[in-house]
Amino acid sequence: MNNLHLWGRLNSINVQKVLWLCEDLKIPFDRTDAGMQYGVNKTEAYLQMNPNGLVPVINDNGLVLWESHAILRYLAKKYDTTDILYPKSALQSAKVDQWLEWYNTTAWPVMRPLFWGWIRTKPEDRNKVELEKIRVQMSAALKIFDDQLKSTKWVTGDHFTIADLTLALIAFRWFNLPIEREEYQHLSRWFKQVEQRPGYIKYSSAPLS
Ligand SMILES: N[C@@H](CCC(=O)N[C@@H](CS)C(=O)NCC(=O)O)C(=O)O
Repeated sequence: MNNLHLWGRLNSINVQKVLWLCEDLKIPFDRTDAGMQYGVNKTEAYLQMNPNGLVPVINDNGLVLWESHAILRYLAKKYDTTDILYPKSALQSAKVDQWLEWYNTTAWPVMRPLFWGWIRTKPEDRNKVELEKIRVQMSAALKIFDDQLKSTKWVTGDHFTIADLTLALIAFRWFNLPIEREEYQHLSRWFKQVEQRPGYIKYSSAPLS
């Protein structure tokens, strides 16, 4: 049994963040499927760990933690000996935090209904007019991201950080939904780099479900 245990199903975007980081940092872990068809996340025992009843949750040597970005920050601080994925200095982590916040406040609230509408809604129940409005909003958000990538290799500079990791999961959904896409050349160039990451290859590139 490894010291780190993760609860969460493989097709959850928030669980994929943790899986990807563990793979890139070669952190050994055990995992229990939880959420949607697996249940588990509404049991009394699970709610004791995470009263929100959501995945992911980790238990690392007795530290129980939920909220995917808090988990990423914790694992990177503890296990990334290069201090690059989430730098400890305030100056260097400020931009990583900025883009992690942007993910939560701007990008995911738009990608979530677009993803659910196309992937987890029966074709006969889809509201195509509404989905097109959301697609346009998503494209506008990605234009902001594309503009940033004009001047930097990765979103915060020369190195891949946990901000790139989270945004790559949104970009993967954008590139794999059956939708029209504006040409964002910097986003496309950045995504080719993302596709080389071991965690992306192993855990984040499966067909959307
Ligand atoms: N802000 C939370 C959101 C967690 C969340 O919404 N998880 C979803 C899966 S992506 C969930 O647990 N859904 C219920 C389920 O899978 O049964 C985080 O970043 O961890």
